[in-house]
Amino acid sequence: MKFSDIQKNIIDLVKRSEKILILPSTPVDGDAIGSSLATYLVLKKLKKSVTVVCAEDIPDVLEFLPETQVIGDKLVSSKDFIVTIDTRKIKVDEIKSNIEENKVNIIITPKEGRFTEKDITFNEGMDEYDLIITVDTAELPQLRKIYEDNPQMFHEIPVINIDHHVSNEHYGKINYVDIMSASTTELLLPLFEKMEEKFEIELVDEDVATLLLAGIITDTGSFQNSNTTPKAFAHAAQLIAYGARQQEIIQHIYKTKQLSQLKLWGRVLSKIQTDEKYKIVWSSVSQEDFRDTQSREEETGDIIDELMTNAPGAEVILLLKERADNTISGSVRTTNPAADASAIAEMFGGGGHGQAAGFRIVDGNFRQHEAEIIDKIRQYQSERLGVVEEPQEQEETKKETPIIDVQKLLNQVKEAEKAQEAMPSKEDVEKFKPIPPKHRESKGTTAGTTPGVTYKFED
Ligand SMILES: [Mn+2]
Repeated sequence: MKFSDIQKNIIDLVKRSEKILILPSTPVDGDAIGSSLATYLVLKKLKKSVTVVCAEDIPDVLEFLPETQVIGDKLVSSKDFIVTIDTRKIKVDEIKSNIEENKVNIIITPKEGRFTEKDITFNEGMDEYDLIITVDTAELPQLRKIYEDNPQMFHEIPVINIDHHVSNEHYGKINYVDIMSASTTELLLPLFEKMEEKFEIELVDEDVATLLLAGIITDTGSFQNSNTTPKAFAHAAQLIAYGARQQEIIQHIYKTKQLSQLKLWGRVLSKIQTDEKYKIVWSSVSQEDFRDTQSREEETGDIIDELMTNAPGAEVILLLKERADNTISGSVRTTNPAADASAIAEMFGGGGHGQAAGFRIVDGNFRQHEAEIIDKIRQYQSERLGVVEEPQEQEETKKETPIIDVQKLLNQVKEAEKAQEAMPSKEDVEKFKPIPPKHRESKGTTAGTTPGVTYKFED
């Protein structure tokens, strides 16, 4: 079916639906969040009742995106009665409840100011969703507990599946899947434009454009990854013309590295292993590393991409992460299109794109799995490279230029750490956090005020 027909079918189905549930995939990234919140805003403009639920927390680095506060972490049951407090203006300090003889009091203490009736709305539970939209989700188990706890829901309610992963399983009633698209948000732009025509209403405002651009920027590694197509650039340009706040995205996602993240990066570098023969570079992060560096699991997000840019001689780059829930997740990148990251991830039950993929191994011994995984990747590479058996001499010369210069990178990290430790305390840094543009004027702060935690890795 042509994409224009699929878009038309989506618009028809959206038109007929009233209560729409949007589900981003896990692990949560800029594309999953960007596409779910952009869809949320657009459907709100179409006067739909919209809910976004995600099984995992939103990484701190993405919190700056518009509307992240609407993302819930649980589906509510149809029996539940929900009291919703609008906390955009007034923040909640504490919620208490007490049960008296014939009544229940819910006591909401604000941090400052006062809540009024206008800040409170009442809702009933979930049973009446009439449409589910999944974004950036190759297969339903990626929705984790949302799917695990409610599998029947995905049979009863029509699903629109919007995605760009090669491994997409086409599980939707409508599957809007384009594997040539750099991000899911890139697919949404033409859809929203078509909706604008149909509904005769402006849908792509600055917030929507910012969310869509965030997906393109994060999924292409800021236009550095191999999935950066001419179309991705064209769509990005178009989004900036719509008012997408590109600098805000770059500032938050790429230019501000926390000290904890630098320390974590140091750990990953010190554990790097290389297999020159099969052109594999890998490293791992354990729960101990997270504890010792006081960093969180989500902070490994761009480490794999850093590894990739710094190991140009490697063909397969792997980062294994031991998660708190006793699962192991692996991120795979390949620098050579002939080495298929998605095929490698599939060997371990995962999937993804040709040059960027991931997998998750439920429960197990970290060390033992690491050895097995590397073995399998060696096998994959040996079958691929097997034909070109290189003479011994050539191998000797190759060793002089290692595929990754770990020492050099470690020195860079040390310097960056030193620079950061000389910086003001965390509280001071907190005070100087960049202020969102709309508040800048009123607070009299100049746009250039960014925390001193700016560090960029240089080659
Ligand atoms: Mn994506």
